[in-house]
Amino acid sequence: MRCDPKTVAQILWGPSQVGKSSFVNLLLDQRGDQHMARALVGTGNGQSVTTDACLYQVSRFNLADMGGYGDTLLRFTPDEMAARASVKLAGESISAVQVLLFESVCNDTMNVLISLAKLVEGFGEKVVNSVLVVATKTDAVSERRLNQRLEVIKEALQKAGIPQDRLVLWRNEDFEDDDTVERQIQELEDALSYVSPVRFDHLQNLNTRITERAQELCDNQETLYKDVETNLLESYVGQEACTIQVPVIEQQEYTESVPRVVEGGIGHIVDDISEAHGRGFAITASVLTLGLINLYGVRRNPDKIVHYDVVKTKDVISLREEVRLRNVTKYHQVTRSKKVELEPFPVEHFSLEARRQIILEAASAITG
Ligand SMILES: Nc1nc2c(ncn2[C@@H]2O[C@H](COP(=O)(O)OP(=O)(O)O)[C@@H](O)[C@H]2O)c(=O)[nH]1
Ligand SMILES: [Mg+2]
Repeated sequence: MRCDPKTVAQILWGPSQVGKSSFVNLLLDQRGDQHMARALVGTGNGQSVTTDACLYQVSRFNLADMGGYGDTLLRFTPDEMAARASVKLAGESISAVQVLLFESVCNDTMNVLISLAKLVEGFGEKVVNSVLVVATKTDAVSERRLNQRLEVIKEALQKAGIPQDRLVLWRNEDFEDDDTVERQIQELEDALSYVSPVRFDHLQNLNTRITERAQELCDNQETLYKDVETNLLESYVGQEACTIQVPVIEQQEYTESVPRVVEGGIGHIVDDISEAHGRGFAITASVLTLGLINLYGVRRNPDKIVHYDVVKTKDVISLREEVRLRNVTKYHQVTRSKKVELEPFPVEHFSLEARRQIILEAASAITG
C-alpha cells in the first residue's frame, strides 16, 4: 500500500523498559527540532514512565510512543495500550500504521511472540503484516550473545509467518560517532520501506471485536430450561353412592264378588230351607214338598243370582329405594413438574468469554 509518509504512523510496541522512549529521543536528537519535548525515559526499575500514547513527528517518522505492557505496576493491558494509540492516531489524521516491535537483546527470555500476540489482541490480525522488529540494547551484550539472541528472534518471526529480514539492530547508547547513529537510522528507514503499512481503518479495536463476539455468543446461546413445580387440578373418575327409586312388581290379593246364577227348584228350596233350619230338616222338608208338588203340580222356583267372594291376585307396581354406586368426575390437586424456558442471558453475560476467546485466538494466530 502506497501512502503519504506524513499520514503513516509507526506504533512503538513491546514490553516496558526495552528502550522505546529512548529510541524516540535518539531520533529527536539526531533529526528533530532541538526544542521539541523529549520522551520520558525510565530508570530501569520496570515501571513504565510513558503512560499515554504520544505522537512525535521527526524526519519522515510519526512515532507513536506508548506505555509498554509488562509494566511493574500492571497499569497497561495490551488492549488499553492499543485503544489509547488508536484514539491518539485517529486524532492526528493518520491513515495507516507500521509497527516497530521492540525486543531487548539483554533479556534472558524472548518476548517477540508474546509481543506479537498482544499486538494482535489489541489491533487484530491484519497488523502482523506491518511489523518490523527492533532488537534494542545491542550495545549491552557481547557479539556472541547478540548473535544467539538474533537467531532466537528470527526463529520466532518464522513461527509467526513474518519474513526473517523484518529485523533491525538498534542501540540508543554508546555510539562511537555520529555516523554510526546516522547509519543506524538509515538502515531503519530502508527496512521500514519494505514494510507495507496497514490501513488504520483495518485495525480492529479489541473492544469492538469483543462486543461483536459477545453478540454472536449471545445469539447462539442454547435455550435453557428449568423444572418448575406447579399445582393443578386433575380430573379422575370416582364413585359416589346415590339413592334411586326402583319399580317393583308385587302380587297383591283381593276379594272379588263374583255373581252366579242359581237355577230355581227343589235344590233351591232345600238350600233355602237348609240355610234356615239345618240340613236334616231341609231334606225332610224337601221330600215332603216334592210330594206335594207332584201331588198338586206346584211350579218351580225362578233362577236367582248369588254373589260369591273370590280371592284373586293382581300385579301391583310399587317403588323401592335402592342405594347404588355411580361414576362421577372428581378433581384432586396434584403437583406436576413442568419444564419452563429460561430467559436468555443478556449480551453482557458473554463479554468475559468473548474476551477470553479473542485473546486465545490472538495467541494462536501468532504461534499457529
Ligand atoms: N544499554 C542500553 N540501555 C538502554 C538502551 N535504550 C534504553 N536503555 C535504558 O533502558 C531503560 C528504559 O528505557 P525506556 O526508553 O524508558 O524504555 P521504554 O519503557 O521501552 O520506553 C532506561 O534506563 C534506558 O536508559 C540501549 O540501547 N542500551
Ligand atoms: Mg517509554
